[in-house]
Amino acid sequence: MKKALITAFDPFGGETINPALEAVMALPNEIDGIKIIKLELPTVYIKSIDTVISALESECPDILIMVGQAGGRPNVTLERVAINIDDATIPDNEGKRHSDTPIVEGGPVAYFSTLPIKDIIKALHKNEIPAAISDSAGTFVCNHVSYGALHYAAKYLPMLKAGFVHIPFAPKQTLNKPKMPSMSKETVVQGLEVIVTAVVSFSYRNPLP
Ligand code: PCA
Repeated sequence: MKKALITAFDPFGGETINPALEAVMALPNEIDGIKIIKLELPTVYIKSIDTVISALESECPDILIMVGQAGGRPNVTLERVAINIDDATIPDNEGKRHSDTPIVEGGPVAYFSTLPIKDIIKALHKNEIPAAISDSAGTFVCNHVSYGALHYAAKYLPMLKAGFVHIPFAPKQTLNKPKMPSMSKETVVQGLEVIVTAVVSFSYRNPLP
């Protein structure tokens, strides 16, 4: 049975929940014949990568989908790329502020997601879930963990399908944020299920000749 490791972060930036964590924890343990392993990550630069790498080593998944909150975005976004820089105005959950700091000293400038992002968008749209490709995962912990995992995979796990997905605020986070877009947990959960199914169909069921 193929395995998908799906990660999400704890709350950060003054929020009391992280909608990515709520949605990931609500996923079933199996989707379309794929075993789902759920993992909470700390919103902490170094620890987040260490936590993902330990799970990659112990679980040996075929698929890694990392999920994070991108407050202000109206849709599910499939990140195309992770870049080799930390640069954020807010601190991580251990109070560390990184400014113009390379994630891997001397590492490649960027890594592309190895998920079939265009096919995933088609599948999400077919299910009427608002979704788009994003060309920047920002320069905070989400981009950091995405770069760290893709860097590790490029070196040690060339067959792993891995990438990052950002999701909007949950409605309950926007009660005092006028005009802020949000997405229900049910829609995000459904979206993640569609993403897993799409990765499997396009990566494993329809191999290129
Ligand atoms: N979103 C943040 C970090 C944790 C999360 O869920 C980000 O986009 O970097």
